[in-house]
Amino acid sequence: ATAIYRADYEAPAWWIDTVDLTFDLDPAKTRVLSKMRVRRNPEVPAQALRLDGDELNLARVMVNGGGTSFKMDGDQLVLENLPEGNEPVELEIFTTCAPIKNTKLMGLYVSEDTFFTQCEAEGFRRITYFLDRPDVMAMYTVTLRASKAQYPVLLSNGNLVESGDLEDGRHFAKWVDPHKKPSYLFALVAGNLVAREQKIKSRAGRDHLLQVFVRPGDLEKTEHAMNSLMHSVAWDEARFGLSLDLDRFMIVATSDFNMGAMENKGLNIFNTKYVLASQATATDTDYANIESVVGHEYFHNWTGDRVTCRDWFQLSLKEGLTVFRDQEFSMDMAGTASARAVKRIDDVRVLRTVQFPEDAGPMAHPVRPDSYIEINNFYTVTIYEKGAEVVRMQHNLVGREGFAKGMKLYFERHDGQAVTCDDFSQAIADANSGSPLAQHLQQFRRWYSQAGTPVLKAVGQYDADARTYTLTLSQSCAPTVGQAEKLPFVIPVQMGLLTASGQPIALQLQGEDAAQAVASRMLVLTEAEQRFVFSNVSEAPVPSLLRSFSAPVVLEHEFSDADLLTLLAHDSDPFNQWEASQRLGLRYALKAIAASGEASAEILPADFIEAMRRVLRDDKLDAAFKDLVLTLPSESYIAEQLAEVDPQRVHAVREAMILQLASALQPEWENIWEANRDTGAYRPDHVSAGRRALAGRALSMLCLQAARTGDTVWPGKAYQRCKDAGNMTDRMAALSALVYSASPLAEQALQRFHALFKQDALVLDKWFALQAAASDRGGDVLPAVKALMKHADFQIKNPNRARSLIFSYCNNAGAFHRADAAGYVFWADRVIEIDGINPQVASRLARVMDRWKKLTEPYRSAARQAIERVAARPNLSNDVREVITRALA
Ligand code: HT7
Ligand code: ZN
Repeated sequence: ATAIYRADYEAPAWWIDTVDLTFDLDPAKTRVLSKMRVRRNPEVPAQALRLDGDELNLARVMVNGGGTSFKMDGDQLVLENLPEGNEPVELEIFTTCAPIKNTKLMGLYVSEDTFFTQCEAEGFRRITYFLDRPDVMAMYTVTLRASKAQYPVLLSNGNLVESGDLEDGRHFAKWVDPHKKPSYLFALVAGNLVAREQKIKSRAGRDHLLQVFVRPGDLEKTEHAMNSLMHSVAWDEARFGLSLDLDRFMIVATSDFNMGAMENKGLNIFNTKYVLASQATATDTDYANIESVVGHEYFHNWTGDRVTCRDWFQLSLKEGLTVFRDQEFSMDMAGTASARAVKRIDDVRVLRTVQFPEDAGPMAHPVRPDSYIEINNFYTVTIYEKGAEVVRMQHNLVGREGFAKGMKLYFERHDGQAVTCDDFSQAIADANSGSPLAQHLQQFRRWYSQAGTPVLKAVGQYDADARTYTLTLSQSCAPTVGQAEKLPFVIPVQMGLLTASGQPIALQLQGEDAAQAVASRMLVLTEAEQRFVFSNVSEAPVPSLLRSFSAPVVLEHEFSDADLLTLLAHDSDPFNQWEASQRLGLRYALKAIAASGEASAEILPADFIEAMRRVLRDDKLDAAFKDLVLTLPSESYIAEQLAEVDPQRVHAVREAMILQLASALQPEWENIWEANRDTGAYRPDHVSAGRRALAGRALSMLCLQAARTGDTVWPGKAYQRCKDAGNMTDRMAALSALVYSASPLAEQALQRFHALFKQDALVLDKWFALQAAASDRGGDVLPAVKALMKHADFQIKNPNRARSLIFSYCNNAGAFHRADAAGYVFWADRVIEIDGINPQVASRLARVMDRWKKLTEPYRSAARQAIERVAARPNLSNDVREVITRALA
């Protein structure tokens, strides 16, 4: 496989204006007739028409109603003798494909007797020959024909214009999409489905029909998805003035899906995980994820569908922006300032535990990559989450109103076009002349072109005589693959200063008027090093830097423990309050990891424990916020701070810290449990979800402590809770408390749980995942996982099920990194096995080993051996080959 380079982009030599597709749907042999009107692009030298295809059977090609010569060049169908000149040409191509054999779940496939498509990024070429690239936008008409009894519902993008019966028990439906679109947004669905329907009127007074299609029996689990969709429509109108541009907007759920969901124009296809919810089967996290994913796909209708990407290197144009929009949506829906902060903390945790390692590892790439071998490998946390942070910084540099103005200009300029990340920033800057973004636009663009996480170093110096505080900010960024030298970034640093007792200090930069002083402000770092001098500072301050995580950087500052305790107790910025707790936790973890001998039971000092006690007792703090403060930095985040990682040591130290919190705060955990165990009638709102989360943590802590003391009361309570909980959040929390503490009651509870939910695929996924993520006692998790692979309910072909068991195990550091290398052998075997079924899923699993070079011996050599064994396989997919080659480089 060869790499594709961004610098090689050329406009298409042909355009496709219209496409008329007719499908005769049959699982074994689906016939596809494609009639296209194509024309030469006059701006490009005349060339043959090269259409992409993949695993298709070509039956016939006709040009302007007659036969034509053609040739095949690899997978491409090449038409060299098309009429010259700029007149449109009518092209007719007849192909067949075999959806039932499609285990890659790209193109047209069958899941549970229903036809689905997945075309992003390059799946349309598995349906018919086409210019399968996002900058070729066409008008689509689609006719579906199929057995009426087996496939009573026939859906495609746009509006249903005709339907009726055919001979032999077949029927048809004709759909016309009123908007032109790239092929990756095409979709069809055919099967036995039912829909929850909702009519709405937009602010603009237009009527729309919203539909959520699921399998019969699942209808009562669609209420939350429908509510989320209605909220999304209203939010996009209110916040950005963007209205739904279709009469009908459909969501369809499938249990076989490679990712979360897909924003096909007017016909979104979703993983069931992000649609189906009832209080009996879904947790609060599931409810929140559904709201966020429904929002995300809906927001793509403008940021992705109306304005799309010129090429796949620009993927973050739509993904980073749409993640930013769904994050803002979730924050606005959550309501209170504290709830917004909790959402921000959750998002930053993902960024730091998953994206930062990616940015420092073999798959590091800029938000706008320069090359790729397999585009499916670039649907990454860098494109999505870091991309969203880059959009957020632009938002912060121009302000909320300025950003809305920029978005307006972006749509005025580019509606109906396929554009670049540069076009986006240009619009935001042009709408905000004079803003720091406009002033530094060229430099700001380095966030798109340079990979790696910048380190922001802050040094403060207080001059008591002059009453000044000098803050020196400097930045650096380590080399990444292919980028040895980095130029300075534009870094917005939101900050404040506190007195030692936690009072805010008014911020007056030297030369500024005292009247302009504020308690929080944004500094913009553009140089490698810059000094900011604050006047009228009455005492040596505690700096609160990078408030709300105003830039995706690693902040280095020599905070004393006392500084951090002050920030934790008093900072007006809840993000930095939480951040202080994490810095302290990390500090103690790193110290204990570096110490020699067994991990001590007393890692956390008394003042930290007391600070945690105060947090748990504080009536003014939200339960969800308390829960986050009491969550120690993850093992992968701790590991990232180390030059060489002994994963068992990291695991043991973190476990010891958790045990210490369990034991030292036992009375508080008991009070928390009592105060929060009953949240009344179930509602997945922020406040009650936070209380359930905190109660769940308390129960887990109490069971851990019980396991140590031999107490049977708390495991008994957890077992009872597993039996009689009124919602899945409480039930799962109790079950995982038993499993995590290795209670003798865990096995029985797991069996009961299985018996109760064996008909529900999404709940069974939780059941598998919980066991694969269990604490390892003497190497018992791997044999348990192997036994579960033989369970009647395990199917490796189903991505959700494979992720729930295999991925969960491989991400369970304490159980996976074994001195006997058995975890790595298991990983290699599964990557190879899954690659033969579904390369996209396999390459995600392959990435578990991204950071193997940081491992200490004996893990490092064993990991290398396992990776080399995968690399030695002759028939690896491009997907896995790219990941493995980079890992070994
Ligand atoms: N834009 C969607 C990406 C996606 C996808 C990509 C590759 C293979 C399968 C896929 N399913 C969905 C999802 C999104 O970001 O909204
Ligand atoms: Zn997306």
